[in-house]
Amino acid sequence: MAEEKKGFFSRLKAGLSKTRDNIVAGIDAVFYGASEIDDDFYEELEEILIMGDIGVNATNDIIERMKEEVKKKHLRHPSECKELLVESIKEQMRVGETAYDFENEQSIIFIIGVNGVGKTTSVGKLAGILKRQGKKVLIAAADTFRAAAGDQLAEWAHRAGVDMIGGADGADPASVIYDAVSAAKARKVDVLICDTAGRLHNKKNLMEELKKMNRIIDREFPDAHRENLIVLDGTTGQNALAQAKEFGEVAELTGVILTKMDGTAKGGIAVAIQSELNVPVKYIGVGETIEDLQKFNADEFVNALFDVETKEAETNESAEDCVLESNTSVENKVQNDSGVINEGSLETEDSAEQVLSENVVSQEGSNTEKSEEDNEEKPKKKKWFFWK
Ligand SMILES: Nc1nc2c(ncn2[C@@H]2O[C@H](COP(=O)(O)OP(=O)(O)O)[C@@H](O)[C@H]2O)c(=O)[nH]1
Ligand SMILES: [Mg+2]
Repeated sequence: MAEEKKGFFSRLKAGLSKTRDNIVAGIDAVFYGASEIDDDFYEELEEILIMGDIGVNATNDIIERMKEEVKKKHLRHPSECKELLVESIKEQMRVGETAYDFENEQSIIFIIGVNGVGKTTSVGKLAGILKRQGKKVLIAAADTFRAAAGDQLAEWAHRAGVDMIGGADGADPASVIYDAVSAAKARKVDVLICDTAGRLHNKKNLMEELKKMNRIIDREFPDAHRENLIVLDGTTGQNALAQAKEFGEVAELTGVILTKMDGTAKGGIAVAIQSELNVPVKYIGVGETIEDLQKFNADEFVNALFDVETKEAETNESAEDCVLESNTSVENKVQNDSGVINEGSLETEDSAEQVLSENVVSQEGSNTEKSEEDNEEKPKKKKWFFWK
């Protein structure tokens, strides 16, 4: 167990190493280089945070809070402020208790965002995570706009060992959603994840398309728990924030998947998003393979970002969810589970149905292994969903 946790934490650190260097190198110089807590100190700190993509507004908030705390606690030396900073960012970034409720309800997850940010990849990774939890997962290829988008998703369906409903290139995405929702209901699927097109250059169309899909779900499956996760590429900095704002005008965002955090992303963007939009970062992508999606853990993320040592014992339990036993076990799963690719037509659904019922045995098997936490009676919270 300790090994697994250690593995997870080192992975996160390794994934964030480039990111971390972008903030931490400069910030330690401010905390340990300055001799007094004065205007110069605050100015340097401000500059570093803004350069680290935390953004002007979030940085101002952070500095204001820090000034108050410094006064209250009568701090004298800049080095004493690092812990203040780390703690205040952690507090701000903590994901609410209900953030992952969709895992325990019948849910429909929309994955939205502009082209190239990692939507399709994230659908595949998320399907993999949920499948490994023993859930019955279906994915919908509602990006019919980009040629071969369906093939790309089909490949992910195969890797994750889940079924997919798709449509021909150029088909009406709403019809794919209709087919997918009907199949999800008929097959008692736990989670339906919908990949969508990322055309932001035609905002009106995109808005209409998303609204239409929403109407279909409202009509066909009103009881489903709804999630709208926006995928943002962490390496695009403040652009990511602008995209989230734009999509936020179209849809009620319930969370962020921040991708490419293994690259040159400045992790501060996660702080900026949370602070400015009040939308929690729920997952981070740290690579291109199926295991490279992790639940966002504020404490670990901020520790990794500022290179704060974490005692292994303190690592959050939720982190375990995302740790694979080993790479081999995933490969085995992929080989054993035949991900049947459906073209959205009724004839092919039957064969998928068969494969699904064959899968039931193994899925029930893994259900019994669910943690005690899952068995605990949790008050069900209905998340009301509004599409603007
Ligand atoms: N390094 C890295 N690459 C990623 C990550 N997520 C996605 N990608 C890559 O980003 C590219 C675009 O991803 P895709 O899922 O097709 O984006 P979409 O257009 O939004 O569906 C692909 O080459 C992915 O492999 C990540 O977390 N880290
Ligand atoms: Mg895509």
